[in-house]
Amino acid sequence: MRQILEHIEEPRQLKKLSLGQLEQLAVELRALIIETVAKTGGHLAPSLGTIELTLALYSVFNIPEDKIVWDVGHQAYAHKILTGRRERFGTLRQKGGITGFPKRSESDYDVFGVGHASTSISAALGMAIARDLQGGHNHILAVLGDGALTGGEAFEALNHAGDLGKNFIVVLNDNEMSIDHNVGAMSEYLARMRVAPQYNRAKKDIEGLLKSIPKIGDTVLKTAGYIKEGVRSVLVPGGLFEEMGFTYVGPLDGHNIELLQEMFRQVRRMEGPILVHVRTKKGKGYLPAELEPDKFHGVGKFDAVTGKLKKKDGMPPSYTSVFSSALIDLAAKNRDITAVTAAMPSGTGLKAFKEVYPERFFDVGIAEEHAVTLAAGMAAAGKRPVVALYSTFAQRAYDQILHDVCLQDLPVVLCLDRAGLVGEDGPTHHGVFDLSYLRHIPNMTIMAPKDENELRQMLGAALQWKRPVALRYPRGAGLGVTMEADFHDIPYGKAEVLSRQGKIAFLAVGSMVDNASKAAIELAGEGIASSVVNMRFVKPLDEALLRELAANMDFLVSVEENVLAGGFGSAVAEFLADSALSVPLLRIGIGDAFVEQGSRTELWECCGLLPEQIATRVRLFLKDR
Ligand SMILES: Cc1ncc(C[n+]2csc(CCOP(=O)(O)OP(=O)(O)O)c2C)c(N)n1
Repeated sequence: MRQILEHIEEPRQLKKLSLGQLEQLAVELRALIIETVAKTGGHLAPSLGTIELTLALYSVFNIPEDKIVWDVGHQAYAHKILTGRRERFGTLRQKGGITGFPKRSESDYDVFGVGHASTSISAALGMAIARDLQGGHNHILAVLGDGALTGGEAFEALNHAGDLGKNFIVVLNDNEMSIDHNVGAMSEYLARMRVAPQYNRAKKDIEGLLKSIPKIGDTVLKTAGYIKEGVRSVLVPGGLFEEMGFTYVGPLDGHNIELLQEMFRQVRRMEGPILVHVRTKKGKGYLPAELEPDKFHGVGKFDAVTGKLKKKDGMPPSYTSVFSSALIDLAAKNRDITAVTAAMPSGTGLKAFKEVYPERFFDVGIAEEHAVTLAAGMAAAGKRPVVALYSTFAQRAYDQILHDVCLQDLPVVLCLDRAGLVGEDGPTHHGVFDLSYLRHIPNMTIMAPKDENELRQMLGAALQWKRPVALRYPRGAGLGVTMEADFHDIPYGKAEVLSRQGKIAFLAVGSMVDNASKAAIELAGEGIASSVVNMRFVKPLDEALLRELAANMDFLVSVEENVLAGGFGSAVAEFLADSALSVPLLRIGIGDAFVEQGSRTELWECCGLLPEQIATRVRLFLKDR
């Protein structure tokens, strides 16, 4: 029964609810989120942790005039449900359904599109500047987690906001967790504040408090500024934020709606940049998620009663787990190997490496730029760092890859997991740009394995070569091929010809080698013979092979799970044009549009990457000639 929730169509209705009704609404929201995510998968634990915070914010501030920017947006399911999407919530993350993150085109209440971490303070500050230029008076808030606060952009924005002094509120949702346990000195600092007594007062109150201490207080206030500052940072948790120009409020119990409402009412009346520190529990109210918040951060389908994940049995190992064990094996032989992750030890498989080689493992927080330059530093000092990032998040580190790694030709191995279409997380998370943003960087080598065994072998080879290497591989299970325990050579820059027949050649990269092979089999059934090449290297291209194929084939078909613009097919086209080779080339890949959410297979279909669609393109090409 959702007696209250059923009647909520917009957040302003919350203002009329009593505390008891809001608490009941929290129960109803929790039940709906658990029931839905059990069926769709999604970001359960973060969203369960912010229900009371959302209710307090939306019952105090005037939404939509006041604007709230959610960082990452994976904790915003209550926001979605309360802002007119209750009925459609069951379609969460499905193709054509509502998205897993706030998205401007989906709702006017989604004031800023998110998905990558640590952007909320910048975006909200931009809105506060625009408001002031336009003479507005509404409130602007950013809500970010302690994990997101490990990202450099969050600090850049805090630094700027503290200096500008604009009316502007940052809510720090501190649950001690990133996806895994949060890391870093800031996280330690927040932990110290958590054990500090609840203070809940703004700067002026502190002065009042000091004055009320007979003699001593007054003296302290009159003494030189630095002493006053010193006393303040001892007495007031959050002194660091105060030093940066923010008024610090907290730490507050983020599940106590009444307390939060009271504080937000006060905060609404305060001037300047304010940071409200709330403590929440990730997974709050659902025991399996409270006990294992990392597992329930982003979760697949599960049994809502037991919390047991609905995993398909008998699946081949994932690319992530193959990478993980290969690196552990290689590190046993080479003591110089180190591993770096940016807040994704579980997601990238490096958690297992950490257990075996804790002193050679580094989780830098959500700081992809730092991760890459840190690795460049290690490489410059003789280590063999492997940086494991998701392809989409490596976009953050473009300049570091170019300027710090490749320009100096340093032997850093970048392992780009979730390359290609990732599925339900949608356009913010697809890893379909890496071939394009890496290919034009001098000194870079780019490889993509056709299956999980080749990933193992490529990692071994990459660590033999003393140069920058990017290795990209997809999300999910491998193909179930036999794994070779021993490592063997991958000839540098050489493609692998898988089959040689007919006058058509498929030039395929990574995940698309299997799809192209299946397309070739389908065409063979109709009497159209074709050759299939596993390119292995997007850079350098196997130019000798391309020349030979150009001379002997009627046409070439490039297939890649990357945007066509600047990707592998473009590389082949450039080579053919520059070498005055005039064989026709059909490029198959992702067009010039952001790809929405859906299962990986549904998205392959949207982009024309299924084997039968590849075969159809070839048929049409033959017909049109
Ligand atoms: C640039 C970037 N790197 C990595 C991620 C993956 N990621 C999504 S949520 C998250 C942890 C966020 O922690 P926090 O901000 O504390 O929010 P919580 O989930 O704890 O509520 C990470 C690392 C991301 N979204 N963006």
